[in-house]
Amino acid sequence: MGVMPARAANSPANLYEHLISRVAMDRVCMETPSGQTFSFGDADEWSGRLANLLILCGVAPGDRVAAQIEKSPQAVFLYLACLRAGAAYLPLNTAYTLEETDYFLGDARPKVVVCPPERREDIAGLCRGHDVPHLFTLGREGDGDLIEKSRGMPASFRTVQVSPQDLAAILYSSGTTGKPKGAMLTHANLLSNAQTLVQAWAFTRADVLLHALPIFHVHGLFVALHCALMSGARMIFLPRFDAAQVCTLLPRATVFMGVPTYYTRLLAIEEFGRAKCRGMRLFTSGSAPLLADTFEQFRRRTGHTILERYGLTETLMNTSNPREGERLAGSVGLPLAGVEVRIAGQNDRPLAADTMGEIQVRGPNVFAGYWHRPEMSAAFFTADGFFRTGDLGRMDGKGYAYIVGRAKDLIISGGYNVYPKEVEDCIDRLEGVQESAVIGMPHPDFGEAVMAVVVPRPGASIDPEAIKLCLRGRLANYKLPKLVVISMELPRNTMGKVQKNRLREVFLPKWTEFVKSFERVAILHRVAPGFGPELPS
Ligand code: MLC
Repeated sequence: MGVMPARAANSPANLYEHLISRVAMDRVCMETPSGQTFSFGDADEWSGRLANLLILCGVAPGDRVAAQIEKSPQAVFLYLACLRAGAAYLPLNTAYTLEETDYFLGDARPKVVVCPPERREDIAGLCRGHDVPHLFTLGREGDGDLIEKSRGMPASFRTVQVSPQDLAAILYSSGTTGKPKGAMLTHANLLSNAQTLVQAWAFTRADVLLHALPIFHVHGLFVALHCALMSGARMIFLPRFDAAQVCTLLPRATVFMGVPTYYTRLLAIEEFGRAKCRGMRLFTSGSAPLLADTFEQFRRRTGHTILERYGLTETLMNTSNPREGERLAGSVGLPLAGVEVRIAGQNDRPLAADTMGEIQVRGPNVFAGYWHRPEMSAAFFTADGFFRTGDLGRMDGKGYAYIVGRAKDLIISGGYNVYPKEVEDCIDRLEGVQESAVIGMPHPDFGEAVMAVVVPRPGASIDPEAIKLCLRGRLANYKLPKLVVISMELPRNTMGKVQKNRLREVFLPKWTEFVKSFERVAILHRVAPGFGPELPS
């Protein structure tokens, strides 16, 4: 791989200056499926107006601006405005319930919150509770008072000078214990990773990125958006992933990025194949393991080899299969330029090739710690400055990395992380519940999906459907168990720890029956019987 691009001495530290000001302002940067286009000049002017509005609200460098909004070009302008104003952008998944959102606002104490118009009343209540002084609305069509109020603001804005270590964004990431923590990402983190990816994946202004990912997580917001903006490429900006729409628009694109679910859904479309991909030069996959089956099928159907890469909220991207050179199924590739990746054993000692251990990462991409949790942050770093990912992996003799197991118990469903402990805590608080165990089960559409095994209190009777209903208002929809089963006890080892592997074995037949009843899953299996886990017929 190439060398890490260094920041020239006089190069501005504010990421914004690297994303927008590099190309002719009349070039199109985003187009929507309805044919609306926005140029780089539009992005500059709208982010200028919004930055002026933020300053009017008293936003000072380092202040948080929380955005729980649907994907739209205007949402991108808001993100850019935060960079320009020196604020920390805090994106929140729109699937979060009020209870979850309340926690994030209480923890991050933003100065400004932006939410969809239809959620205004509810979010206003939370803002009052946390003394958030400013609340605006932004809808999926660019409607709402945020754009209305910024319309009258000057379009020109002098982008705030920052130092490379200044905060650019906070993204919350859960852990196996405790509440979600805000990962602090600096301008230098985002800039170095964007430059590295543009180079590694050879982005140029001739590219057209079909952008289908949500923009409240690292994958859609940083990996996809930054590569396109920084290289002056055009984006076809979809509000959400819709396999049929992606299939229709692919012939106009050159690059596509997705989670594995996007690829399995595309493969389930009969007319998806070489003709649709004729102009494409790169498909990348991340956020969840890409099954070798999907990798092979995709290659057979399209002639393209999906490039898998590995990253985390805390570190952005760490490894990538090569653009030129062998892309290996099941491997997340080689360390990116400037990023050190090692497999460590006891006492953080590096292990030999092909030995399994913890994946640890050091480099300019690694975050600055968790928001107002310095002691906890320190515990995640080794004495020599490597970040402990908690993921288990190995590296072969050529330096290709393989993820063998994710951080303890983590379930990755359709590219979203679900921590069993969070779901278990929620179930255990319900009436009549003695205890519960939440496990990830193989799922042909989402890769893995959530299942809960619930033990009732003596004498209590529990309805699994009632449990699902109770959880709905409390947990984001992708965390909800797809199946709840009742059991009189949980298998435990001699130490008293619940044996989740045993639970997976015991309930596999029941789960398989359940999964087969889904129409979408049935379609996936009919069209491509090799998908994902074997479903007994
Ligand atoms: C939606 N549903 C899910 C789900 N997404 N269930 C489990 N897992 C998911 N990921 C459920 C909803 O609760 C709902 O259930 C039903 O599916 C339909 O909802 P939907 O919103 O219409 O679903 P759909 O649009 O089909 O969304 C599925 C998806 C989406 C795969 C397209 O989840 C997605 O875009 N995922 C990408 C995630 C992502 O960007 N991750 C990046 C993280 S960054 P019900 O019961 O209400 O009907 C990261 C770092 C890195 O990890 O390295 O990249």
